[in-house]
Amino acid sequence: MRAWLCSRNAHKARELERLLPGWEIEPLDSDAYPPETGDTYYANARIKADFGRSAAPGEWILAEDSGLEVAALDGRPGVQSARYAPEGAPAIAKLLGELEGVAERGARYVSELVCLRPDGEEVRGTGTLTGRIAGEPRGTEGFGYDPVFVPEGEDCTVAELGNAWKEKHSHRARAARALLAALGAVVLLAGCGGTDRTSKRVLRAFFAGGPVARKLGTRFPHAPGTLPCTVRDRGKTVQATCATDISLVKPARAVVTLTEAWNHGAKAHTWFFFIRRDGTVQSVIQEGAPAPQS
Ligand code: ITT
Repeated sequence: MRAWLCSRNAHKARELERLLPGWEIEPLDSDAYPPETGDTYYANARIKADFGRSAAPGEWILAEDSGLEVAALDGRPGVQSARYAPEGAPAIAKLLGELEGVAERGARYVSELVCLRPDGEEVRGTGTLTGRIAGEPRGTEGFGYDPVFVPEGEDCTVAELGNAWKEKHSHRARAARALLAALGAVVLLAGCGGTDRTSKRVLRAFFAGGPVARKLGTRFPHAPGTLPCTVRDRGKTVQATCATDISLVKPARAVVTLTEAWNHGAKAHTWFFFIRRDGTVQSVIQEGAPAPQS
């Protein structure tokens, strides 16, 4: 899957490419981004996403806004993190200066990811990482405030823990997992399915076993099977076939395959998901032509 990332921060593109397996992240570099005037991370992410939508209509759009909130500074720099001081050493020096002699060093990173699907629907994912601000910078990996951010339960800074650690635990990693889970739900809910009763029971039991049930719950309309349905393809209503196949590979993990075939000349559009019982989606792989609007 290819998505435009509305960001001028090369670190974000590299991190997100690792965090969204199977996605091809294309940074949208432009000098015409509107100013980030929102009061929240979401508002700023949406400003960037809307700009991306106008530059690349009909494509998958991703935007992220993040920041560092320090308790002793009443949550500053927060949404202003990128504008607090030039990124890297100057921002770190300013932060350590403000915290000189301050014993309370609690802080957290926040990441808000916004994804606009080609049909314009918005899907969001939020992630946080709590920790504290170190007395002096340590480590060389990561970026921004990483040399002075020590995650809860660790003695090392994020810059010392490194990019492999960030891939699993960072605020952005958590936001990316939440986004994938939400996208999985949206895509699944957008399809249609059969009526096989046993499979329906198995599915309900699986989804009722974890928080994903709150999202899908009894509204979950899918069941393994094949059904004829109609979809909109380039303005025309066409007859299609949707096949949903869901298998439990392990008690705690399901594989969902959703195939929509609407054009016999094209390869069917297929999504594969690995959904864990806790609602996180391990991977999403898409094959074939892009889906028409359903
Ligand atoms: P775009 O707006 O172009 O995406 P940006 O760097 O300006 O890039 P933000 O407006 O979201 O991004 O600002 C986020 C700031 O918060 C960033 O400049 C860093 O100073 C800090 N930050 C966010 N995530 C971080 C991380 O993983 N490690 C260290 N600092 C981070």
